[in-house]
Order: sequence, then C-alpha cells, then structure tokens
Amino acid sequence: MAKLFLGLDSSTQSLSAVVIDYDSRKVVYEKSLNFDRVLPQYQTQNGVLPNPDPLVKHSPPLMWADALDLLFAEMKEDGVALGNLLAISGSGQQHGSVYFNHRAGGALSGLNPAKPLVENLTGIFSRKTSPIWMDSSTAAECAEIREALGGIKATAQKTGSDTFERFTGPQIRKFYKTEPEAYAQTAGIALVSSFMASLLAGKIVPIDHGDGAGMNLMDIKKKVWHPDALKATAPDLDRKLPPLAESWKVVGAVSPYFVKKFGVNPDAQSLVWSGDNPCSVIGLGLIKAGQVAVSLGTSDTFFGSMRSCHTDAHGEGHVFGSPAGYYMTLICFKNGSLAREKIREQYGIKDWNEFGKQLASTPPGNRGGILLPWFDAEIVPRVNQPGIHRFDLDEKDAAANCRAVVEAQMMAMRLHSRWMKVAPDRIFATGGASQDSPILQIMADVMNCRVLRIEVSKSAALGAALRAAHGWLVRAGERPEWVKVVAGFTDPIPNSEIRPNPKATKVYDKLVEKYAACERAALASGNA
Ligand code: XUL
Repeated sequence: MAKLFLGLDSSTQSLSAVVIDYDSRKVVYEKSLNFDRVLPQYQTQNGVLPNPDPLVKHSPPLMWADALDLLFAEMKEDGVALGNLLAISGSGQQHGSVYFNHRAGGALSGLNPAKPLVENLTGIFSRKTSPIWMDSSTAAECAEIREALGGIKATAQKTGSDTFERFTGPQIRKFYKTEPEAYAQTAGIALVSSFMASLLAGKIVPIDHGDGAGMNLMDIKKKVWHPDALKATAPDLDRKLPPLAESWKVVGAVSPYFVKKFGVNPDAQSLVWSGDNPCSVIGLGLIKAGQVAVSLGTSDTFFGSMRSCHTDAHGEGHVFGSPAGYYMTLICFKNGSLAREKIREQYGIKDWNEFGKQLASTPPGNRGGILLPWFDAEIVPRVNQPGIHRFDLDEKDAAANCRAVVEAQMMAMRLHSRWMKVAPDRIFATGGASQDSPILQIMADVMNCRVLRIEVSKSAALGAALRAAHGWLVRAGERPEWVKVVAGFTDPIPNSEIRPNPKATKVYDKLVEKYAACERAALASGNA
C-alpha cells in the first residue's frame, strides 16, 4: 500500500494541502482554498479583517477552522485516499496567536462530527480575533520587553531575535495591557500552527521549536520557555503557554471527528505543526547545516540552516529552530521585487528580459555606482523613512541604475548575513525573479557562491508533508536521515547552476565595503 502523508499550510490568505506518496517520491495531490473567496462571511481582505488603524492586522481564528472543515470535505470529494493517510502535519503563518478560555480543552476532546467544526468551537475563545504577523501596533511593548531583557543584543541572545512588533510576546503584552480582564480569562495561548494542530488532534498540543522561536519567549539555546522573557511579557504566562516540543513530535492519533466525518484513517498520526518558514526550509531541502536559499519575491528573504546558534547582535535577523534539528536563520528584505519593479518602470523597460539585457550591458561593480533602493520602509537595515540614495551614480543612466538596484540587494544580503557565520557552498534561488539568469549571475558573483534554481510550489505544505513522513518513521523506530526523506522532492532544476566569475567576485569583495559605508552615511544623514 502506498505510504501517503498529508501536509497542510494555514497561511495568511489560504489553506493548502499537499499529499505525498513517499515511496514513489511524488506529490499526488495539491489544493488551495482562498479564505476571501470560499468564506466571504468572515469579511476578510486577503485573509485579514479590515481595521481603521493601519497598524492593526487581525484575522478570525474561526475562519481558519472553517477552512479546515471545507478542505477535508473537498479532499474527500476529490477522491483523496484519506483512509490510507499514515500521518498529518502542517505549517502556519508565523507569530499569529489564538486565545482560549477554560472551555477549550473539553470542546476539543469532544468534537461532534454531526456539527460543523466552528459550531463545536463556539464559546472557547477569550479573544475573538487573532493578531497576525502583519500587525505592527506593538512598538511600545517591544521597547518595554527589550529594555527588561537588557537591550537588542541581549534580547537576541536570549530569544533568537530582537523584539519585533509582529512577534507573539509583544502582542501578548499588548493584550494584557489593553484588555486585562480578557487576559485574566485566558487559560491557553496557541500559535496559528499549534491551534490548527490542536483541532486535528482533538486536544491542546505543544508549540514546536521552529515556531516557538518566533515569539520572543523561547530560550533559543535551551529550547524551553525563557523565564526572563515570560516575566517581561505578562503575568502567569507560564500557566497559559503549552509545552514546547521537537518538530517531529507525534501528539497522538487524529481526532475521531475527522475519522467519522471524512473517513480519515483512524490510525493516522497527528504531529505538531511548525511555522511556514521552518516548513519551507524542509520543503526546499535545506537540511544540511550551511545550506542557504534566497526567495526573490515581493520581499526578498534569505534563509538557511545553521548548526550552532549565532544570533545577530544588531537585531536584524532571526534565529528559529529548524525542523531538521539544528537552527535556521531568516532575514527579510522588504524592498525586493518592489524595488526592482520600481526601477524597471522608472526607466520604461518593458519586461524582465529587457531588464536582463540592461544588466548584461554594464560591468560588474557598475564603475563604483551605488544605489540604496529603499522605496518602502526597510526591515534590513532598519529604515523608517523611505528614500532612494545614489552615490557616484548618474540617475539618467538607465542600464547603470538597473544594475545598481540588483547589486545593492545582493550586497545587502552579503553584508547583513555576515553574523550567521555560514559560508554556503551553494545557494538555492526560488521565487518569481529567480527565473532571470542575469540576476542570479550577480547573486553568484556578489556571494562568491554557486547558485541553483529550485522551483517547488507550496514549499511550506510540502515541507509539512515531509515532516509528517519523518515523524511517522521516527515513531516507527526508524532513524530516517533527512537527506533521504527529502530526496526526489526538493531537487534543484537540472542544469540551472550558475557559477561565480572570479574576476567579478574580486570587484565585489571591495565594493561591498563601499556599499556598507554608503548605508552608514544614508542612515546617519537622518533621511533613512
Ligand atoms: C516571518 C514572517 C512571515 C510569516 C508569513 O518572520 O513574519 O514570513 O511567517 O506567513
């Protein structure tokens, strides 16, 4: 019988499923439900509730539960062999939190398949809506927690990251400060990932080390709740948080609700879920320490796996637990495609092919011309005031400006990933702009590293399915090697390797120092 594993991904805008056939190394089913489209009654826009305050971004947790019911109904209707599933795990948008009252445990263990899931959950929340990762309304709480923990460097050393507005600890503190009664009635706090896992398991389940690290509450080295961080955040937090667990922990059989209602295998094992980025690390095959991927999307993210835990003293990057056992890092550059597109539009360049030709017509190093493309407020480096800065660069020179935007992005990656102390032997490039070889050539030259393209759709859901397979094998007493678990599912595109050009690399070894000085000058000028 085929060994089937299900991976789910509860993201900001949708809930997705990927089913893998482990022995034939194939994805046999994929489906995505868009919240706004299939559940319009929750009135979300791109999965988020409208709010007059632009800094506040919440979503309804009942909508995520409703989507789970719908997705299982669709899988059944589509003929997915749910009765043969061996294990299920999932991935959740990171940082978002769900607040339960004392009725939650009983409701979860007694889920009635004759009723919709949401009806079963009526009256179990002490807070109706969940703040999500897009929320940036907790600047005051970030400052308070950071100060109590001893500043940026100490906060990062203790919890893996400096305090960030979207991280769960500052969000919990804001809830405690603004709604103290509702906070007092909160018996349990879950992340999106552990909330969804609790629905599937029919009980409150642990938070894994991958997603737990995105809270400013977990001791990143010991992987237990950090007493100083709990104290700095809100009272009685140790009683409200679930335990932490390894990402491969099996929490029990799937709830009878899913067995009776949709015909899921009663022996199917339910695992803890993890965050979408830790799951993507697996879904992109980054299982060896030192492996790095760059996703060139709306924003550019640089993430990879790291054997021992180094944190960023400047507080720009994050360290999370990797589901493969070590650590993973994540650096998010907001001005990714956004900045590339703005430059392309500004110079009237019709498409990316043409943009690539402009890059090829200019020399590596751009004759010393530098652009800081902070069209939007930037996360790394922290830039609150958007602005474009040019150094030794003629604004009228279209080709030089095209090269400058890409070189700046790659040099920012090189500079701001130094703290990771990881020298990758190859970088996997994914996301829309990874189709463009001239962009990848600049990446290879600046980073002095081979670049390979990898195209995995739904990398978080695939990562979750692979985690389900791994956890099931561990439970069966096997010692599955991650390299073997991901083999065949996460291979780079054949013949996509781009090698660094040694001459160009030499140019960038020097230019990156000039770039760093330009960043410092722009930040010091107060315009940034
Ligand atoms: C990571 C982060 C986002 C969310 C998106 O820190 O905030 O990538 O996980 O789902």
